[in-house]
Amino acid sequence: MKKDSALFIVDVQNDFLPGGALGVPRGDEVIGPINQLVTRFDMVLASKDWHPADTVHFEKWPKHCVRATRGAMFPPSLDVDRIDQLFLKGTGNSDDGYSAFEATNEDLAFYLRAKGVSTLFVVGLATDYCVMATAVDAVRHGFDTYVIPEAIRAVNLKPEDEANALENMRNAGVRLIGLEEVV
Ligand code: VGL
Ligand code: ZN
Repeated sequence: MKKDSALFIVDVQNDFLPGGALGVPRGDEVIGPINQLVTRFDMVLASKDWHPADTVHFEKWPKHCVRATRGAMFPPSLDVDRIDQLFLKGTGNSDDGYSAFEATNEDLAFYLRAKGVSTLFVVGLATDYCVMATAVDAVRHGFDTYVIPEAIRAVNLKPEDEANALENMRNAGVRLIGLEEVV
C-alpha cells in the first residue's frame, strides 16, 4: 500500500465480539480479514472504546469496554503487533465518543497530518456506530476514506441499521472497496 495510506482498526475488543457485553453479531468475522490487511500497510492505527465505569453512555448501552478491563482488551486472535498507535475514545462521562477523531489521548487528525497520511482505510466494529462515525469524520477532516465491507460488522439494533449506515457513509463521500482489491 502507498506510503500515504493507513489502516485504521476501530474497536475490535472482547466486549464487541459474540459473547461479549455488547457482542456484535458475527463481529469475530472481521478478525481474519484484518489480520490479512495489517501486513499490507506501512501504518496501522487502532482505536479502543475506553469508558469510565460510570458514564451517561451506559444509559443507552449495556456496560462495556470499561477501561483496563478484560472486555476492553483486544482478542488474542487479532494480530496487534503491527499497530503503531492506539487512540482511546469515549473516555469522558458526558459523551459517547463514537468517532476515533474524538480520541482524548492523541489527536487523530493532527497525528495523520504529521505523518503525511492522506488516505485512510477503516475497518472494525461496529458499522452502524463507531465505524460510521470515524469514517464520516475522516472525510470531514479532508482524508480520502475507504471502508472495507468484509472487515466490518453492524450491531443492527434495527435490521435496517447496517444498510442505512452504508448509505450514510456513501453519501458523506466514504468509498467502499472490496478486500480483494486491497490485499
Ligand atoms: C460502539 C456502541 C457503543 C462501537 C461503542 O464501537 O461501535 N457501539 N459504544
Ligand atoms: Zn461504547
